[in-house]
Amino acid sequence: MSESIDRARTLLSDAGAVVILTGAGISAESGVPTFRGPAGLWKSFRPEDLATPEAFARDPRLVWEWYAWRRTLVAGCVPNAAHRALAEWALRRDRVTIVTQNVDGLHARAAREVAGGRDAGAALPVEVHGSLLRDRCSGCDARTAPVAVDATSVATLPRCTLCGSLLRPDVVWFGEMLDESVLAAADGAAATADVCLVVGTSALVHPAASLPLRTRAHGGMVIEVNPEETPLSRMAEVVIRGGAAEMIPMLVGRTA
Ligand code: BJW
Ligand code: ZN
Repeated sequence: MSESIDRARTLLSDAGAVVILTGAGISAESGVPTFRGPAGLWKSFRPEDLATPEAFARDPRLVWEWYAWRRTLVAGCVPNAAHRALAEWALRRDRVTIVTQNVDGLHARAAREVAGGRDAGAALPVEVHGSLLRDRCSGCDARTAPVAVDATSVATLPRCTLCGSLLRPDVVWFGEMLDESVLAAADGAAATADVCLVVGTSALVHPAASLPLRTRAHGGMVIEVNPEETPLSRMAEVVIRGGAAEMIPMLVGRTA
């Protein structure tokens, strides 16, 4: 293990540009449930009932009830050592882009906490699947700060003040296109990175899971941090089997 960590540290410190792709596993030790695996959300809930535009059209009350529960859950969580170490690293080193599939806002919280009064910009993530902490109008697409949700009935669900349509969480559901400019930012960073550090994703959901392949295609290298094997493991130069909160500070921390 320590050989892999040494090798990964060397690759990361020698790299010009680095892209970091994170998934639900990086927030697991903050108490945010992952999607897949024995304790994942998809063990108790079916994605087609809750995370598709068809599900929202069929039963917006049920979908909002689930997202309101997740907002409350995430509000009670705090960034862990992995979020903080990545934020510190991105702030002290040039050319690091954090791309996250997570909608929990923990990377951004870590960035602001670590930056203190400084500009947190370099550590703010590209959120390819949107954010739980924002609403979007299902009619006119206007984005707004999240409002309190009363999911007792369809009549009590939040509505757009501009056009009256139902608001929805500003996340990307299955079958929906990712925001074009957000995807372009993630793809540009992956295509020009010398190293792609992949943390806590099952690498099953595309196009996010293809980003490390973009780095590889341009001659860059992949480092994976995940306790379990994924489809990326075979193509990674270095695989570190362990939890993010322990491993990430060892890779990018000052004192590792
Ligand atoms: C730890 C740990 C610890 C545990 N430390 N690690 C190409 C091929 C096949 C299909 C497609 C394709 N291109 C597009 C598709 C269709 C689809 C797709 O990918 N389907 C596959 C599942 C088959 N993709 C889409 O629909 C996307 N849209 C799109 O492509 O539009 C164009 C298009 C439309 C129609 C047809 C074709 C093209 C949109 C995808 C949106 C995904 N949305 C969700 C929900 C977001 C909102 C919400 O949160 O509610 O995003 S689904 C869910 O999965 C969420 C996640 O961001 C995403 C990825 O999950 P993630 O982060 O990897 O989590 P897990 O749980 O899977 O894994 C956790 C990992 O952590 C595990 O590996 C653990 O081992 C590890 N771990 N503890 C480190 N302590
Ligand atoms: Zn509207």
